[in-house]
Amino acid sequence: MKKLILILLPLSFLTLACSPAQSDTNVISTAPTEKAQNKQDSTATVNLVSPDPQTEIPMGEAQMILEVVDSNGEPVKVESLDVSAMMPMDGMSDMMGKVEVTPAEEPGRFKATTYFGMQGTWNVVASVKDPQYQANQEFSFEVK
Ligand SMILES: [Cu+2]
Repeated sequence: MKKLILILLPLSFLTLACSPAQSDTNVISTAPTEKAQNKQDSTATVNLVSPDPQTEIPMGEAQMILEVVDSNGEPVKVESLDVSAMMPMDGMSDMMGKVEVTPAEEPGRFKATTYFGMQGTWNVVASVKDPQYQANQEFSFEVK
């Protein structure tokens, strides 16, 4: 029985490693993506409404207001916004901050609450998750 498991385990790793490389599935999966990109107004931008990144951001809890706008600068209501906060650390893996995102009252706006637990540069990345709009924006904050 033990021998059987030892043989099966490496085999299953092999199948996992091989499956993404299959060319047939790649061809099929690119077709819908091309169609989606042909839709008009698919590119959006995420703007930071507050806080002003030039001002001093104190260590601790921080609230950001982010706004998604289309190519004409008009706010767009998107399905959701993914926000991550991380601090690159020398000789260590990045420090991640937990971010809680909630839709704000105004269309296209989101409230993102995080905790800057250390002084220094924090990078915040906001990604739009929506079937029509795509946007990925990075902001950096100097936390004092
Ligand atoms: Cu740190």
